Amino acid sequence: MLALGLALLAAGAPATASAAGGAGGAGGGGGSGGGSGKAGDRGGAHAALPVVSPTPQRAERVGGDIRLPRQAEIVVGDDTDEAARTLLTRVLEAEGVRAPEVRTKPSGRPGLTVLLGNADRRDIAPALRGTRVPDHAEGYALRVSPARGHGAGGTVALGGTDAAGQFYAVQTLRQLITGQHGPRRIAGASVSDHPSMPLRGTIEGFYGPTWTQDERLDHMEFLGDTKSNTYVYAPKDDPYHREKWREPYPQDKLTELGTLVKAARAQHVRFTFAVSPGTSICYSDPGDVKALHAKLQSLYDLGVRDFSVPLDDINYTEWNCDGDQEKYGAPGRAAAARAQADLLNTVQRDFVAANEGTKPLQMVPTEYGDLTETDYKKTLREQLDKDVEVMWTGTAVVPPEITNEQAERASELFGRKVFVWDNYPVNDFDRTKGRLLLAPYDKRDAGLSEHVSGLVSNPMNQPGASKLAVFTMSDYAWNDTGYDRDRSGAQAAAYLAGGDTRTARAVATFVDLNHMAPTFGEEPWQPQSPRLARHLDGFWDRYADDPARAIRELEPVADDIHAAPARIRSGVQDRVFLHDAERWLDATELWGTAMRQGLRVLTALRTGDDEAAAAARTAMDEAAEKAAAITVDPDEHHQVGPVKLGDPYIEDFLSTVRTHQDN
Ligand code: LTM
Repeated sequence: MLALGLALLAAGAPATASAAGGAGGAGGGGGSGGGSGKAGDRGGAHAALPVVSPTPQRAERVGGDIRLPRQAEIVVGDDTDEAARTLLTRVLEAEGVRAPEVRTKPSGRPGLTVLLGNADRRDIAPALRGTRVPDHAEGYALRVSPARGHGAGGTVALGGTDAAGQFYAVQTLRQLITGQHGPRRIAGASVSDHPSMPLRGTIEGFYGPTWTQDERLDHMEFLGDTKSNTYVYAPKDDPYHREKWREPYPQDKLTELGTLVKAARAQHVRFTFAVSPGTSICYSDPGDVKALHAKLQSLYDLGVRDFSVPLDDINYTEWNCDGDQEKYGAPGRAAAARAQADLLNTVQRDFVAANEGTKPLQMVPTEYGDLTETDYKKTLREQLDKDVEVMWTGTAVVPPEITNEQAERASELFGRKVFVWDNYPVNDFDRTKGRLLLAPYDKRDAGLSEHVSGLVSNPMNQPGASKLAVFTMSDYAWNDTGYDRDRSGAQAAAYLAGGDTRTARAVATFVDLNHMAPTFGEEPWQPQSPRLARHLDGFWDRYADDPARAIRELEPVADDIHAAPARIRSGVQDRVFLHDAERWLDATELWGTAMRQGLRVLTALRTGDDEAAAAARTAMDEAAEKAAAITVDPDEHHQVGPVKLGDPYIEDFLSTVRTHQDN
């Protein structure tokens, strides 16, 4: 989904923002209005800038908004990135510009001129007017300057440090355009920006139903929107990725993969192909090494330039063939690491480095989720080619936190900065059964980017529903020191809501009901329904003191829950999200009904109207029963069973209502 022309949130952003605070303002709600940081200065030289996500390293207001005219021209050079130009055209057209003219020199006519190319280009460098060009890959500088006089238009300089930087400059410009319900304006901004993490995005690395081709295509646009540059294709249940790794993909699958590779490139996303031979490989067999190279080559031929060989979730204390015993000795951790290093070094040297345009090989070690020194890690550290990227999931596989110290320790253990595979919001393990995990990213240290080479999310089997959490992870990966989880969560809701404030609020209600993030242990690392819990906490004490007031205060909460699904269904345009969330939305509406009826039971009991209480009780129980009977779609997920949300708060509330009535 390209959320075109979306200045998602405008309120509260400081006129100047740098790395720590970012260009963001207070979260909450969507809205497409222009900067409204200072009363009476809407879009003026002191107004807040629209919030941009991911949070730029530095953004400041340098003048008032300029009006976006109907006429615009895009000035390009040989250096202009095609994907950036295509996106810019789409952005301008979506904002009402009629067929922007693409030229190599400005025409001199009034209107808007957008200069797009490398930051050091002869026309772009002066138009940046001192906006600092970052000394970073994928960075960019952006400057909005009004036309002389009072007419609409002016000049926007979009200068990248490379092609990706140009693309990201356009993604930022998209969010600086406001006024979707009236004349469009471009905020008078100067932005100097670059990503904190070199590698950012997602790894489709879960168990269970894989994403469909359409879902993956949609996901590539989403990654582009969120300035992510990496998608690792590693679905455990694609047989050709794991069990049948030796076999070539059938032609129809290859064609699909080729389409994906192109779609990724159009979003500056590196499609990273992973093949996992560990369940059956014979490391010492040249035939197996050849088969692995052939598999990788078939993807190289489609245009893939990034490769990964994950060796997670395999038995590394037994060999798959006698030859390995002969070559590497008795099975064990050190022997496994020797064999793996041999294989990966060969792939890196003879395949990756020998082919043009490739980036270093990535791998997932078999010990990926702890910080214990072992013979395995020691051997890998000593023998694995230093160019190979090593992934690490944080501690305990689904980590309750990731600290700078932990990342530093992981780097020591593996002899290089690790590439974080964060198992969030993945929902393929037992404790996630029946759940969507929607909470904003949290509990990862600011400054982590100094200690790791990148961060990817392992998302849910439901790619649309994953967008809420992944949006916030991308924000963090772009600028971890400027990350604010509440602001980011609000931005994610607004993104999905297409900037509509009421829809964003409904999304936030839905997120709260699906907020819990389990670990492999007893304790979740993100709590369930913190907002609802606050409302229900102490409700019965308040009810004992002043029942009418307690009921009155809880009614809007139940109303919001009940109304959220309808609002989301009408306000969210993202079909993939709506499809994924369907059963949880159905359940939300029913649990909301049950809560409202529960409050009616209490009201009727207060006034001694037993008949009304009984009727409300029946309606409450019916709604609760229907909600509890909604199950996960087996086509979407391997863990079937009832969908869960707002637990245990809603059911506890209803059961206490019953107790009150029955006593
Ligand atoms: O995390 C890794 C490296 N491997 C697997 C994933 O495939 C799986 O999705 C997650 C969550 O269950 N856990 C793993 O161990």
